[in-house]
Amino acid sequence: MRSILIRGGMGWTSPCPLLGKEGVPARASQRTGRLGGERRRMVPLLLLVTALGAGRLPDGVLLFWNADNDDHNGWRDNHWTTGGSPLAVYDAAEKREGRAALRLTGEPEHELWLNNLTCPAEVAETGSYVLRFFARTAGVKGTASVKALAHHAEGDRSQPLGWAGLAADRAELLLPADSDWTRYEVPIRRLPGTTNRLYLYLCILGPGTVWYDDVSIAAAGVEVPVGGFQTLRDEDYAGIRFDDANLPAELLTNGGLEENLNGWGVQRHGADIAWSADPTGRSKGCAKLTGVEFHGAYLHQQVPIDPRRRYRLTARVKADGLVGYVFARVLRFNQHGQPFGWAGADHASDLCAVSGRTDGWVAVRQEFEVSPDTASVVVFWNLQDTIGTAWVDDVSLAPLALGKG
Ligand SMILES: [Ca+2]
Ligand SMILES: [Ca+2]
Repeated sequence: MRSILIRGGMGWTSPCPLLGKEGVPARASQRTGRLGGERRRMVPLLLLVTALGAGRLPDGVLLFWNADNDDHNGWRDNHWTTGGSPLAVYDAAEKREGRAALRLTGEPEHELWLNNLTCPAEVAETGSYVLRFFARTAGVKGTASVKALAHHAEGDRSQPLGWAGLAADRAELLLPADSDWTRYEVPIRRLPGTTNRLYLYLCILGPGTVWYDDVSIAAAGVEVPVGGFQTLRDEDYAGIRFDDANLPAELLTNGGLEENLNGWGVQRHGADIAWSADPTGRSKGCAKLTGVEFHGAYLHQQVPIDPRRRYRLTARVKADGLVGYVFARVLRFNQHGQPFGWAGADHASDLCAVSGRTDGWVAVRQEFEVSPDTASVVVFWNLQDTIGTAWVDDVSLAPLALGKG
């Protein structure tokens, strides 16, 4: 189990050269650490992140959180600015649906809550909405409750207006002290005037334990399937389509780096990337990345993809005593050309990483998948806050047959 904070929707915990000056390289040793300091400057970018999993939310669902242990959820606990509370965790053993539930463990005279800080429900003042969630409680001596804070947002500003009226027009929906998993379906009866945003608070005050799962806000009359998602149709996917019978073996241009850096973009932020003759004579050329502390260099190429498939990224890498490591990342872009998060297994998603010194070229390989709304990806080779020299060659991005992997 991990702290919510680490997994708390931070799709952007690393510098992205396409996103401008936010990209202060994080030290390699910090990459898996808690969030803090300069990383918090990434937070506005999180507003771009949407929680599309392997499915499609029904129209009219304004907020859905499966409380599974994945990225891009946008929720924070009330200690997030100082690293997150260890008492707010994903619990894979006790859950109502999916991979996990949120577990909050209360302490005497302390309030612990989670809210959807970077994924508010965008509502209309005159609309009718229903709050749904599953909850289980055990030994609650104080108060386990759910509240919804109304905001008026305009431009960059968001002003709290007060608590929305939930069932029986109360500001707070109280949960029993001990209960098995229960589905709550609560009309949001009253929104303060000019409300256009709702933030939910999943709370515990005092000793006890509460689990939450499958939390949603939807327009009245819209059913939310358990697990949140409907089966995807082909038209729900962005991007292009490949035919299994005629799959391209390679999506990248000049992945072998035989023709200088043609086809590749280069960004040098204090570190260096240049085309180089292959130091082993195995092929004609490759990319040479020379890193220094606190700086980065990025070799990148963007390609349209078919998001229904898995992809295999491969390369050859040679490293000359790297302090830190060279690795690839895959940044997803939507159909509007906006970046919205890294592809991969976790929030950092360093692919094909190589550290230290290699004995000549080593082959690296990793598979990944993307969300359905991904129209294109940028493959980055990164050397950031790393000292030493790395060579990269034979970079390949190949789509896999549907259903493979
Ligand atoms: Ca769940
Ligand atoms: Ca080559």
